Amino acid sequence: MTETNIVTSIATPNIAFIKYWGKRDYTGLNTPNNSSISMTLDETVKTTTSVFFSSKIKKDTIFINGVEDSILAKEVSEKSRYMNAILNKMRSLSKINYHALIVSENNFPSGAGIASSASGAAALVIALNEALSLKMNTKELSIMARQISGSACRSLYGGIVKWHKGSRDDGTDSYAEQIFKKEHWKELIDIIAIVDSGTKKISSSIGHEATVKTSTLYKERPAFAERNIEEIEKAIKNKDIDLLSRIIMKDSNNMHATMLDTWPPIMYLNDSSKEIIYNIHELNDSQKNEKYIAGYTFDAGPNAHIITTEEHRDEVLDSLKGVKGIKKILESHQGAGPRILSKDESLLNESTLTPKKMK
Ligand code: 2P0
Repeated sequence: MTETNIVTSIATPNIAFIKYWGKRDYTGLNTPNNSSISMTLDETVKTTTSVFFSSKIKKDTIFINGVEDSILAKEVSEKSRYMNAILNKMRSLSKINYHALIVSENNFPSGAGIASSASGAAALVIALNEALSLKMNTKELSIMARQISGSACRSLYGGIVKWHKGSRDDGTDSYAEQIFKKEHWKELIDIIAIVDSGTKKISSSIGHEATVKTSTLYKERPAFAERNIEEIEKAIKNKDIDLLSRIIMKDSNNMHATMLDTWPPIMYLNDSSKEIIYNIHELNDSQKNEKYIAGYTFDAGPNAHIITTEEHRDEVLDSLKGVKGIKKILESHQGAGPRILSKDESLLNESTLTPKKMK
C-alpha cells in the first residue's frame, strides 16, 4: 500500500455552560483545574477536514480555509505545534509512515468571532483515526483532541457534554463524555450575537496561564465551577431554564472577573457585550413569575451566546434589537457530534494534492 483512503470528517464547536479557564499542565497536556460542561452546536457552524497519507506527499502539509499553514515552520503557533504533535503521535500508532496532506475548512468566515479550534481539532482526530485505521474509541479521541486544544475534547460528542478534569499527571483520566443526548431537551437553543469578528488580543493559551499565576480571585474559581457543575446537571435533567440561566450567567461572570483580575488585566467583553448583559437581565426581571427565561455566556471573546428555549426565542431576539454593534445573529440547536462524510465529499484534489477550492 502506498497511500491511505482520503477521509473527510465534520465537527462543530461547543459552548461551555461551566467554563474551563486555568490548567494544571502547560506543556501540551491541557489538563484543566476544573471540570466543565458544554453544549455541542449543530452544523450551522462547522469544520470539515479531509486527510490523506501518501508516498506522493513530500512533507506534512495543512491548508486551513485554502491557505497553507506550514506546521513544520520554525515560527509556529502553539496550537500548530500541538496539532503536529498529535499527527505524529497518531501516525506512529499506525503502520503508516507517509506524510499527510490535511485540508480543513470552516463554514463560518475565520474572524467571525467563533472559536474554530475546538471543531478543528475534533474533526482532525476523527479523520486521522479513520484514515490510519486506528480504531480508537471516542474517549481516546477526546484525549487526543484535548492535547491540541483543551475545549476540543468536548466537541467529540453531541448533546450536552462533561469534561472530567481528571487527576493523573499523564492526563489519561481527563476526557469528555456525553451526559445528555440532544433529544433530552431538544428545545434548547444558543442565539449567538456576533459583535466583533476580529482575532482576540490575548490568546486563550496565554490567558489561562496568566490568570492562574496572577489573579487572587482565581483561587476561588475551580471550587466555584465544580459547585456549578452539580447545579447545572440538575437544571438540565429537569429542563429548568430558570436555574440553567442563573448558573451559566454567574459562571461566565465569575470567569470574566478572574480575567479582569489578571495582571495585566484581560478584558474580552466590549460595550456591546455589556449592553447585551443588561438587556438579558432586564428581560428576565420583567417576567411576571420571576422565572428567568434566558442566560448569556461569553467565551474568551466579546460575542454573546444566549441560551434559551424555542418558546422564548422571539423575546430574546427582541431584547437584542437596538444593541449597537451586533453584526450578525446565528442560531444553533444542540448538534449530534462529529461524523465521517462520504468519499465524494472530500475537500482534497488527489491529482494536484491541493484543496479543491483554492482561495
Ligand atoms: C471553555 N474557553 O470552556 C473556555 C471558556 C474560553 C473561555 O476553552 O489552550 O482554546 O487550547 O486548551 O480550549 C478556550 O480555551 O484553550 C476555552 P487551550 P482553549 O470553552
